[in-house]
Amino acid sequence: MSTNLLIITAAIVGAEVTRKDTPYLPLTPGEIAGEAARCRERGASVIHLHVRDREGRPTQDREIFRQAMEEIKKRTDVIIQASTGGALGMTPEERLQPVTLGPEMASLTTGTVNFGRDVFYNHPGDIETFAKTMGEYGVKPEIEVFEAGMMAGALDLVKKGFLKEPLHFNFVLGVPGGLPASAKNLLFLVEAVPPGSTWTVSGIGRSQLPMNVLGILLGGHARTGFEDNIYYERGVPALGSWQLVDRLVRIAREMGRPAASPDEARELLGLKGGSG
Ligand code: KMH
Ligand code: ZN
Repeated sequence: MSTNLLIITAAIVGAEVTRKDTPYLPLTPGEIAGEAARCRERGASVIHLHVRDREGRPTQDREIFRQAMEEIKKRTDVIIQASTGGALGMTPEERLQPVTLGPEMASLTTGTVNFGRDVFYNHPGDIETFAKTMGEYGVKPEIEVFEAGMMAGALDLVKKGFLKEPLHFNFVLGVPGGLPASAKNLLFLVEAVPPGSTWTVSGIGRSQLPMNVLGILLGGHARTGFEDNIYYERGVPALGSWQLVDRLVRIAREMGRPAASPDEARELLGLKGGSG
């Protein structure tokens, strides 16, 4: 398999974006699955999944996750990566629920960070419980790094036996209160990635596309979608996360990084495949 393949993750829902921000945000399990399939058709191989309740509010409810995952699996073969970040203020127990459904992947934030005027709180004991539970359910963590200390947090989990290498990181740059989206910051993080581990990059708002392009250039992978940015260009809302995926695939192809299929991404990420 060619090693220049690019894993594109589509973060299609998120927890903070609302229908007031964009009318194109998918909310119900059916809408989410439709958007996941459109992103897959365009070249995404991983869906970073959040779900919403009937009122459109973020929830980590196991049953809603189960429905969304079932709908996605009916329509497409994409890798499902369930969020355990959920929304600010949720309890660790609430956040961990989707892991018990055995998705192929789940997100794992390895530290606490200011998040705008709020705090995305992750107690070391809870992080260990999340990592341990993912191990028990055979779920591959994607380590979400919002600030530099989270890198050390992840490596410490390896030392303590809660995580096994190779790891997979997502550098989320540009959250107000977290590490700003700059080339220098991305390079700093990339240099700390252990040999054999993989990484992807997400940029918030206007930094999404430049960070993605830089990630492609540096040999990493890229995450796009409404969770991080709802605009196609300044003042122009994207019609869906699929449109952002579509553009990234075109750019990446020109840069010699064709999009990986879900099965190719499974191989690159060391997933057993199939189940979740
Ligand atoms: N909604 C953010 C507070 C994750 O999915 O793991 C956290 C988040 C990270 O979205
Ligand atoms: Zn998320």
